[in-house]
Amino acid sequence: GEGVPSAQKSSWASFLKSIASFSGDLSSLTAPPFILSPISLTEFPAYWCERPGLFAAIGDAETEQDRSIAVLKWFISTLKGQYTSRNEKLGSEKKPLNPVLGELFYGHWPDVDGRGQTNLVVEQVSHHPPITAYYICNPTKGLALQGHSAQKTSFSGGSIIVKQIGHAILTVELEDGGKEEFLITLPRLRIDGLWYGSPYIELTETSYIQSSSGWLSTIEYKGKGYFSGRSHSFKALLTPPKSTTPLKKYEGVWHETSKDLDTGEIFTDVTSPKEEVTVGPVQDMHEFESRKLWQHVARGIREGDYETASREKSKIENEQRQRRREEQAAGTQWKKWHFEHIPSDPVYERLVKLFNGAPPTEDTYVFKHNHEKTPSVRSVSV
Ligand code: 0T9
Repeated sequence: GEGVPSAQKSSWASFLKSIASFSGDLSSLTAPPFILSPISLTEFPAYWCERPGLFAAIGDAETEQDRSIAVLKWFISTLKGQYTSRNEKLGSEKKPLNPVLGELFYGHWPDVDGRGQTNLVVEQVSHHPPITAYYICNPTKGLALQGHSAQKTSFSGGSIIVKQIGHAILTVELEDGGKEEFLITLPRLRIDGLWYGSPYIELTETSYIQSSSGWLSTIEYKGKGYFSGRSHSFKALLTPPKSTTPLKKYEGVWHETSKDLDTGEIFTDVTSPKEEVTVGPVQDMHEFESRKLWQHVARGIREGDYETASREKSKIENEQRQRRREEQAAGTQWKKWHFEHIPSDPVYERLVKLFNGAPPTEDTYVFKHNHEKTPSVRSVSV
């Protein structure tokens, strides 16, 4: 990382103090300019599909075992994008723009070599606390990933600890008309390097991928000084239905390569370039689409014109406050465009039991299967 610019040393120090004495929603804290990212959290679900070929390959696998391996391979291969790409693109982990309620992000990855087109719909379904819902599908391969993402943060030993809230369900349509479902739980994060102003993420503890077929992947994350002594290390065990003996073991670093421990064969390799999501031109976007909504703030941040950035940000925040006031006065409520909130996810409940996971139930946001853009009526009577 590049560290703290000397003019921002004291504001970084007071920002760190406020993080340390604070727990809850970090997104609302004001941070010094050098650490601001011009990208909103609504763009992050795109990380799930930046290797669309590996996603599509799940649909081509022919057995329950092979599908579970394909899902694990795809999942591990998304981690580099999810957790290190800001360091590569922006110099360090940065504070993303805090999405507004109803913010949208649409994109796709084109069909190449018959892998099918992959589509992405993202909506910010809560502002306080921030919750992002997403739906990613590849209809050609019969694949759909539905999930939501929120965070609980705390401060410990100089690092930010992020517990991810939410889960994702991957549904695979099978040739016989049936379907297989995968519950994907999310790892914990530790944000290190704060003192030096060059934050980076390390993954910790364990996450799971439970298939409705019974196959379970258990992925254990370690940083420097563990299995391989390297940062971003993981070990994954794939266990057959009703068994406790793993059939496959993989180990490596999720930002480069990993191996099948029994055969020595390469399992994942993310050293080749990824494919960024394709997004339409900003001038054609609805006012709630992320890149249009934040365009002036983002330009300010990119060009180092922080006065413009903060003025434009205040404008957006004031508009939001005004909207909420008007809704309250009119007795209406913001209507989610693409998702419906349900208090417990039946698929989660069924799958989490298979590995005695916790909690026993979680809420979810169900995609309404309305890909059409340009939402019009936004508030409804309650
Ligand atoms: C889901 C991902 C998530 C979102 C981000 C913690 C974090 C917000 C949530 C978990 C994605 O699938 C994966 C990657 C990065 C996560 C972000 C990293 C981060 O720092 C922010 C938090 C809210 C901050 O901005 C903390 C303050 C900042 C100064 C540290 C860089």
